[in-house]
Amino acid sequence: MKVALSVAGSDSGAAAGVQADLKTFSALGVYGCIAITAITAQNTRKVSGVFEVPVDAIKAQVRAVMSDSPPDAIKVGMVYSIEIIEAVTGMLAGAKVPIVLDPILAAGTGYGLMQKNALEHFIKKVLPICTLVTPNRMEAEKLSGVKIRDDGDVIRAAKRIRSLGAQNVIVKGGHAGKNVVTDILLEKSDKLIRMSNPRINIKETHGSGCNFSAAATAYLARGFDVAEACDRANEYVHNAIKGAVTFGRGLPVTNPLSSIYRDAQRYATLVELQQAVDRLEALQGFGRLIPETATNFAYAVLDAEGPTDVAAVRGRIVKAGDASVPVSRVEFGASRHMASAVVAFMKVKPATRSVINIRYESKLVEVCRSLFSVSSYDRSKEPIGTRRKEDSSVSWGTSVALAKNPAADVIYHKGAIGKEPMITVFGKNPGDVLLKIEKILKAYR
Ligand code: PXL
Repeated sequence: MKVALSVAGSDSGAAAGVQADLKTFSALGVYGCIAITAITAQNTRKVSGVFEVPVDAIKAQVRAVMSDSPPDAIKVGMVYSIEIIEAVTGMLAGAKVPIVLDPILAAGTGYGLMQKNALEHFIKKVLPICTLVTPNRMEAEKLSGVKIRDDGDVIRAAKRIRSLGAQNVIVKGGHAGKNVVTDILLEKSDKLIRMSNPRINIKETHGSGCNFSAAATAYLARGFDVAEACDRANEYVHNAIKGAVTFGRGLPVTNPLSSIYRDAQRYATLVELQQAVDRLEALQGFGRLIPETATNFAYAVLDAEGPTDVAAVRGRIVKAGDASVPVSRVEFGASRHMASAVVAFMKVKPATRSVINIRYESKLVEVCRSLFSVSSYDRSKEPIGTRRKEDSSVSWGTSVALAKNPAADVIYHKGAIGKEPMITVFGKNPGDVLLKIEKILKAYR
């Protein structure tokens, strides 16, 4: 496994600093080591204190890592004072691996994270040992002395920073206030590369700068070139911002692991549903419960908001004699109907994430009543506004039925003109729903 070392400050809120770096390294499959240069006391609202780590302790940490698991890339973050800059550059000067510098001058909340008298020393000593520097616009202005108003200024600033010794410079566009965020990379070869991403509609987040520089470090450790590492780091930060979490009273915090959690959960959801669909196919007698318009079996991810968060069988499950057969495989977004039903149900009971629809018959409703808690709705009572859209009908009806009986796990309606009557059976997961179907079949025989 590749190793990355972060030489940076600690953030008690774990949004930035070495905590953000470790999350990022881990998320990108790189083993992360750290050397803490300063301890900050902070939360999502503000930094309330900075405590320097003694230089001997900083050096000892770097030495301990370097002598045992020499990193494949190094990131330098917060270096608070002239003494710390001296210690860090002294330790890293001879390093043969890429060094990424995140030039931390102040926290987003304004608190100084580098002493004012250290900036000149920082520029003189740290920039020349870096493979890549990752300033935002404000930092680029401070490092270069160029006032940035437009892209031309960004390029001038990047050129100036390169002339101060950094090999590659990427000036991030997150603070430029446009709909598209454009980062500008000036490469060692003088080549300019623009990297654009749509702006995410979120006020401001804490952690994105550290996530970006740590991600670039991880990709360099994994062997990508500077442009590719920046491009991938960009995509990674975009997702981390999209998945930002609000847990404190201040800024939302980027969540580097959100896309991993999301993908893992979606994969598990598909597998679990597919297994249940396979078992349903083997269930003799289920064909008798399939309605004219066929059946679908759906399973939503946690916090599902719409059809794309709900897996179901593409093309539905159809009658095959006494049994059933799925027309195609399970995938997300395959059923708007069943997705609307389960998403509406989850608004009341978030843990009930699976649903199947079966044929309406008064005898089947009686069977369900003998086994489960049942509720219903009347489609003819539906307000005109939602009636035109089938999905909102299902969603409206499910909410109405649950309001009548919050304990219901079976909901039916008797149809309307052009609408087939239907019974929907809900459960925590597909296995739970399948068990209910087995019970219904047993009692129905
Ligand atoms: O986001 C910059 C940053 C870096 N490192 C540490 C920080 C901050 C911002 O608060 O606290 C330790």
